[in-house]
Amino acid sequence: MKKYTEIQDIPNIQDAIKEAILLKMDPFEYKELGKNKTLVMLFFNASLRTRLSTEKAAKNLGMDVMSLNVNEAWQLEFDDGTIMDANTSEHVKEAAQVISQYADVIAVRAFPSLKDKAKDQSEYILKSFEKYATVPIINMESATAHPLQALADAITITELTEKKVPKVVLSWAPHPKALPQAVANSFATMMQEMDVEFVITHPEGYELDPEITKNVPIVYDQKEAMRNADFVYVKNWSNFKEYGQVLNTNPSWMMTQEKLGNAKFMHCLPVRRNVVVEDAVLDSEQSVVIKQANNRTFAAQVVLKNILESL
Ligand code: SN0
Repeated sequence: MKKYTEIQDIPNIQDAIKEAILLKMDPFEYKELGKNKTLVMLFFNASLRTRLSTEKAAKNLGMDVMSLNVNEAWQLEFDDGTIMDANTSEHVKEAAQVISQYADVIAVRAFPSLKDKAKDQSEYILKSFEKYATVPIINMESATAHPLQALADAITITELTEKKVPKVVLSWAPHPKALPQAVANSFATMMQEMDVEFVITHPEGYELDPEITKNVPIVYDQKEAMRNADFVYVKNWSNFKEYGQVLNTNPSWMMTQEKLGNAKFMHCLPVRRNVVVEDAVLDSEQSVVIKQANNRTFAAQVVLKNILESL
């Protein structure tokens, strides 16, 4: 693999899932592979799981890791030909090339503004690093995608399913803040690559990008959508059409024990208790959120392993 900025970079998802499950059984098997190789992780936004699990994955492979909270560095310019006489001190052209002198792989987290749709959809931050860096790039959640999370979720479903073709539901939930569509986008993309029956439920008007959801059935009645579900992935996203707006905070969309039935509850975390999901669900055996978080390490590790093997 030459990069991992989108799910489509994985040549064979089933093979990647199998490989991740093997890595989980023997995490230090490839301890020599990353020797004298450095991962630089760049954070434009907050992180808990992504930062620690990606660092752990790199260290399991014997890599060195350096992290930079970019907001504590020079403010970067991304536009071409700008007269830089205002707030930006350094152009991404230099920054990405400079970081490439210290790194064998660069991982980037850059959330969307949720204000300028065209700019967010252009993925200009991630794409600038792809363009100007001279080493492979990993997406640690960009404006429109979170492919490491989706891979961890695919591993989790594969490990836990008791059926050959489980029913998986992506259910929107209310949230006080405007959140990105990234996690939902990547989960929806991944489920279309898996042998699952996949349904999306959300309030009318909360459609994700139709280029991502394609022919996935959208059922506006949450209860109806969740009938006989094996896995229910709950996630808020802000409105895609009325871009970045919070148009619905209806608490009836919160996931409850009663609605969940016998399904397993999934969420990428962090999660707002008793807004997105009630305590009873998160504290029950049906919640697999900690298993998902554990699988973040092996998702990152399989990606790093395949990138290291291509260097
Ligand atoms: C991010 C999101 O994309 O939804 C990261 C998820 C991995 N989530 C948040 O920003 C939650 C913030 C909050 O205050 O609840």
